[in-house]
Amino acid sequence: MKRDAWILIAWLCASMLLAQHNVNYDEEKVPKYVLPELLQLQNGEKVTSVEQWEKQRRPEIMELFASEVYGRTPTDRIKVTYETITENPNALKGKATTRQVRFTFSSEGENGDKGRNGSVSEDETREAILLLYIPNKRKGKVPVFVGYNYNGNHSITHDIKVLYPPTLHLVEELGSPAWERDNQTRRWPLEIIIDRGYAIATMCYHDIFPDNPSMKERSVIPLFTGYSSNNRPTNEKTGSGSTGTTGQDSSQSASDEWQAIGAWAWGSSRIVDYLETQKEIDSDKIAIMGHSRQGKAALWAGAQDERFKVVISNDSGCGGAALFRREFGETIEIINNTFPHWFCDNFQKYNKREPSLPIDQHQLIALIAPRKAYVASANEDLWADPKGEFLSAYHAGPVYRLYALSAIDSDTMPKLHAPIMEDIGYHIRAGKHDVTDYDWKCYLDFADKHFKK
Ligand code: GTR
Repeated sequence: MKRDAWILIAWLCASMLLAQHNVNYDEEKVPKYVLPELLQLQNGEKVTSVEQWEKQRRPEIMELFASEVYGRTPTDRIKVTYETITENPNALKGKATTRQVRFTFSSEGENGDKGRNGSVSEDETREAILLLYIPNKRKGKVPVFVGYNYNGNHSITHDIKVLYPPTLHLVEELGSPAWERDNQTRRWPLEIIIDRGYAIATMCYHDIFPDNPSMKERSVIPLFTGYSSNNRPTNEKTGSGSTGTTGQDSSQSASDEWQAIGAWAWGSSRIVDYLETQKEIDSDKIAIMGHSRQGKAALWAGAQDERFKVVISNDSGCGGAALFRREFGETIEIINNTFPHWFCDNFQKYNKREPSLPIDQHQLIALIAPRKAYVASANEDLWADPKGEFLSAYHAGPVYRLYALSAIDSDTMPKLHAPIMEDIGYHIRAGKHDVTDYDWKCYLDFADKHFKK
């Protein structure tokens, strides 16, 4: 193994050990907290109509998540091309058609204008491979679940024609378990999903941002205008300029520059762009499902992109569905130290200062309204704070009610395996941090209900 990789592993282990040391798992020790108001403008005025929510309060909250937590998603569009590499009409014993599609992202602007440095070099492209499963038994267009996989498309299937991700070598030593075919099939019950009439669009998340603090340069982020450039203005909001912790060379990144979670969210919207071109897919029925760090990215994608009609967070924990202010399990300080490449630099300001954060995660879920949101927990996954995940789904309710939609009625957690399926859904199942067939069954039921299948 390369020396750098060992150093990184040692550093990750050390920071996780240090982190585990002070973790609170005692409900009695949860600090008393007051959640930031959902339906009150920054000027103190109450929000009483959908119009006020959409025109005033929602943009205020969006702005805070972008500037303080996940970083700003660039508004410029880069060029993306798609190439179908394989098509197999006989996948899953004839139940599905699969397509593998190469996405090429280029720093060239959408209309062919020059990239971030004023010149386009061959290096400034990134590749990702989408794996699409479409049920063969269908009447008309089908709904679809979009979701990243962790170890590569090859990891979710036995099919030897499914390719390895172009980026896996950047984060996983050759020969490590991630390279084994079908090592994550258990998390992707393809036949169950296909039998229920849904398509699946999945991609390895490393293709968008290889998940390692040193890999920002190899992510899609440098393809955008303004990346780490000195002519980018310092942050007007904080007036602090940049912290430079994730910058390169002498240039520094702005403290609200997007990082990995922002990039993953952006990438899932590019999957939607592609799906909208596919005749078999019903682009009014697109669900996104993300587990853990991808649950965080799914919620942020769902908040930003209204084409996601159902947004599902599976065990997403800190920085996902869990309320920061409970400081139960993983905290802001721990996550920032362990994964310095996930959130924007401004988020570091809230290490050990949860009460000073101007937002909390119930507001992230509220940004999804009136589209449908579902949060799931596992009872042994205390690191992700199941109660905090439940409570943020509960506290998002007032915005759903503003739309005359249904929400979670009680702040008492439901029993195990007793899913709530209102316009906001929630379940807690027995077991560990994972994605199980039970979780998928609930997501399919929730999607059926809202897609009126
Ligand atoms: C953990 C991290 C969590 C969660 C998880 C995962 O190590 O602390 O926030 O994201 O990884 O993605 O599996």
